[in-house]
Amino acid sequence: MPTLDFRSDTVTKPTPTMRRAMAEAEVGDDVYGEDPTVNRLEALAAEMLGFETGLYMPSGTMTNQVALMVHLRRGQEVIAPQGAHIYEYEPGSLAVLAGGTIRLVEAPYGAPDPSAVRAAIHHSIHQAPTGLIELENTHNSAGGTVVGLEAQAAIQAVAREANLPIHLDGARLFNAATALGVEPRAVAQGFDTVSICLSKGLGAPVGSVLLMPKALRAEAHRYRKMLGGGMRQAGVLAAAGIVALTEGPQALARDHKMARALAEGLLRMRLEVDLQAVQTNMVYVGVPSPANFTQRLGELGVLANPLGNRVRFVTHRDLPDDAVSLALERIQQALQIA
Ligand code: TLP
Repeated sequence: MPTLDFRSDTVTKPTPTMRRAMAEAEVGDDVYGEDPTVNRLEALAAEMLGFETGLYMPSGTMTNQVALMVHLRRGQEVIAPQGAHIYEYEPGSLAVLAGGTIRLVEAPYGAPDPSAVRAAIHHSIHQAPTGLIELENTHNSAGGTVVGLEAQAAIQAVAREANLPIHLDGARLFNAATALGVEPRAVAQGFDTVSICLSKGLGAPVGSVLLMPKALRAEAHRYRKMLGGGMRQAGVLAAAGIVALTEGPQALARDHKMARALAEGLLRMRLEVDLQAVQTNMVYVGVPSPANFTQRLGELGVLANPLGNRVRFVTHRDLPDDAVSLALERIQQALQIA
């Protein structure tokens, strides 16, 4: 019985093409900017997303945190959508690293109302000054939901009006672009900085890129070094990242179809799923006891993550074509044991 791993799209293994590219990668010391493969990856990412420059880092957490460090001064506040990864899953990093605080605004399906963002901006001496606005696309905890381009543009206009920078956590930006049927650069447009992950649906074993204007690069580079993210001959990893960027996006439509099929099957079992939130490669299911449920399911060979009062299933390229039908059978079994 093959185990079906729906815990995250981070669990994918490098493809044979990636392994070959890694083995053959030309390398140098990236802390000196001398790794030709890292340089090629950064240039490719910048070109694809319409930015002047990119900086390769080990993780999405680090690209987000370096962006926060670049934009915020100590004691400043970032306005972010409810459930933002930088708040929920980057464990206190904002407070420790950038010395910042956060104000979450209500964000149905990941998209805050621009007027709520405007209202959350602080002007008073008695409050932490707002230093940054942040969005997440797709929005993980809202369901892997897509923030539309118009909604993004309206919030970017609020940021501009208030003279504030705006950062996008685009860990799954390519999923958003696929769902919207637009080029990735359209999703990245209008932000001061964007972080993208190569190691989620795109399939690389490691790595994220922070996209930014050239003027911010020296500072971001210094913070990356400060955090221990100077990886020396990182070209062996970046080579897989180049394959992820060039070949990964095409595979995402399949992931989205699988998630939809899974959600529909779960609904047929009368489980609690908000189909409107199933827009990309995630399905969140409400069950009475998520930890017990995922444990029983694990024993039947289906792995999923309990997150709060829900269970999250994520589809990805390493799941076989019959993964959804097999998973639905095993979920039915797990419910019967309950
Ligand atoms: N998210 C992980 C967990 O931390 C929840 C996952 O399995 O989804 N931004 C977003 C929107 C993310 O979902 C993640 C990873 C990150 C940033 C951080 O990326 P890494 O794990 O590379 O630090």
